[in-house]
Amino acid sequence: MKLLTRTKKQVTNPPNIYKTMILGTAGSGVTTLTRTFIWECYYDDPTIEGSPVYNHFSHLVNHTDHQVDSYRKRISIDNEQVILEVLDLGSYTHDEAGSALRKLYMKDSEGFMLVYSITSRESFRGLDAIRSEILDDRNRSAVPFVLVASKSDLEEQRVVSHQEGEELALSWECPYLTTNATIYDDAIQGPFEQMVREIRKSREGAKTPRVEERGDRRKTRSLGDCMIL
Ligand SMILES: Nc1nc2c(ncn2[C@@H]2O[C@H](COP(=O)(O)OP(=O)(O)O)[C@@H](O)[C@H]2O)c(=O)[nH]1
Ligand SMILES: [Mg+2]
Repeated sequence: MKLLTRTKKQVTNPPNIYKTMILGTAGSGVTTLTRTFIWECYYDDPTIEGSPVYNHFSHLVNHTDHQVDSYRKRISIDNEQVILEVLDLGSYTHDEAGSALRKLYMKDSEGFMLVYSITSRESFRGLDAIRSEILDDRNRSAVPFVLVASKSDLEEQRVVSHQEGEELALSWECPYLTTNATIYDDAIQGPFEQMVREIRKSREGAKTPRVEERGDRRKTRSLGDCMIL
């Protein structure tokens, strides 16, 4: 008995991996937000590769082919140690080749952070097309999203109101957060934490047995994390 107890204590579950993707039209702040979160500091132009700061952190960037950057960070969210994987596919374009590649990566991701800049209406408008592409081939209610309004420090250049962001999130039934990626503080983790929570809800929803499977003949319809009977 004693031996069994000891063996049990030594076994620790590997941390849960959450595969996420961060998307937005060019210039929205996708790369900056990701790198400030991963690197735990802000560097004013993370796109300048080969700079001293970039070289310092480059081992944390896993460049795949096709200019896709992938990152992994181990963090504690709600007392659970998780490994958060973040894919940054670069600027969003509608060209067919890019789109086919994106779809492959999208299929492999569990949650999506959609970013627009409060200083660009175009970036706000662009999100609908991105979301539609993600929802292609998927059960609409089962996709975890987080909406992020970036560059909150540029209030004087704001062209998209806070209310518009809130309304969009309401229509998508997803969390809405604002960020300033030029400062590394606890707030930068907010959207990523929320992303993990949305994925958890979706996983839990997937585990809930459908009523038919429990032998009940009533029809069910899944809506986000709730079950309509
Ligand atoms: N003031 C401010 N600038 C930002 C913020 N996030 C990104 N930027 C700047 O916006 C520009 C585009 O950012 P980037 O991350 O490359 O956008 P991406 O094309 O969506 O990856 C860069 O010059 C960043 O330094 C922010 O929160 N505040
Ligand atoms: Mg980028």
